[in-house]
Amino acid sequence: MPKALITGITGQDGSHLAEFLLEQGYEVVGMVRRTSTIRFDRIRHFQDRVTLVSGDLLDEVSLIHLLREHRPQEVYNLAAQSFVQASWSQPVFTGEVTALGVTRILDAIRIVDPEIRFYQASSSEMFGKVREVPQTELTPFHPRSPYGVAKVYGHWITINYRESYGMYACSGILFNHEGARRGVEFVTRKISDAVARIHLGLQQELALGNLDAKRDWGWAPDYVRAMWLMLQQDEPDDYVIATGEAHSVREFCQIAFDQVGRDYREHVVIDERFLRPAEVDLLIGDPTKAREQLGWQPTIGFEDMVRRMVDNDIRLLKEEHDLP
Ligand code: NAP
Ligand code: G4F
Repeated sequence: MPKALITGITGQDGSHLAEFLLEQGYEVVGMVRRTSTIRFDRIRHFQDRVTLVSGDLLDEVSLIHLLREHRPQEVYNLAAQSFVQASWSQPVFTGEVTALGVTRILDAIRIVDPEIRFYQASSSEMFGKVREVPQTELTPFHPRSPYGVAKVYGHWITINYRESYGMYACSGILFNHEGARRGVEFVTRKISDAVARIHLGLQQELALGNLDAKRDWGWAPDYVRAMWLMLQQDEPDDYVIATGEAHSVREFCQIAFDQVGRDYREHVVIDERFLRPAEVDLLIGDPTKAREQLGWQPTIGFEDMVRRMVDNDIRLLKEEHDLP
């Protein structure tokens, strides 16, 4: 039975990837960091089928110990300070986890077992102020946030360890991907959760920042499949994973409110606190390489995704508030 280690298993992608790998017959080890309150909401339903181990990307010894003890063949590094807005208020912390954390885990792999196959969660945020449309694996980077800068470091150190030490290390440049397990601080889930609350009479207004920003939004379960495919190839490489379509935050609002028969203009207000010091206006990826070499393609379209997210949040809130 193949064994995989996932850092960030308690996050959106980590929880989907763990389920996917279990379905493929893997033994899954998930690294969790110590917190005073345990939040395993996303993994509770399969927690008894994975091994959870303590470790932190800030602590190299913890990484070496858990690799020595569990000896995985594949490592998926999904842990990060992943919220772009927070990276301006915590730039050094973001760099420690999201940038240097990648070197720590690569070094731990090199020390314990350099044959381990490694996946790094790179991001379309690296393209930032985009140099071309759509963005490919060869588009130059111009990150616009401390988070984006940290991800560029993580991307290049992964390539550097591949070239320096011959490691099987891949970087997936994933565009935004969403779903029922997305954190509520990210704009898509913030909107779907608010629409559900407004529909159920639990909230009146939704405060947002830039409605004109455009993103290439995909469905998270599709994207974890791409991570696994990257580690099953003969040679390690880097791939853009995207839908190839961009939509604005405003379009997301229109569809989400339409799902409950409302007009977003009657509920959305602009709040400057949600504007960013430097914005990424447009991201749109070209997934041709992933389609041709990995056989990967998305299964869920934008409108379907928005409507599913709203329906899911209505269901969750009804359960939470005991509503009919
Ligand atoms: P997420 O929901 O925010 O999950 C982040 C995970 O990292 C959580 O499990 C978190 O643990 C863990 N973590 C944070 N700091 C850590 C540390 N110092 N040591 C160990 N674990 C730590 O993020 P996601 O949306 O699943 O994204 C997964 C990865 O893909 C991230 O690297 C993100 O930057 C990248 N990415 C995401 C997208 C996207 O659209 N979702 C697109 C491109 C790239 P706690 O639960 O304890 O907080
Ligand atoms: O949902 P967001 O916070 O995601 P963002 O910044 O694109 O980052 C996500 O995707 C990246 C991939 O490109 C990942 F690497 C990263 O880890 C994360 O998963 O914001 C999306 C857009 C931005 O342009 C933002 O300015 O929505 C705009 N927005 C407008 N109002 C808002 C809001 N974003 C948030 N979070 N909250 C708002 O009220």
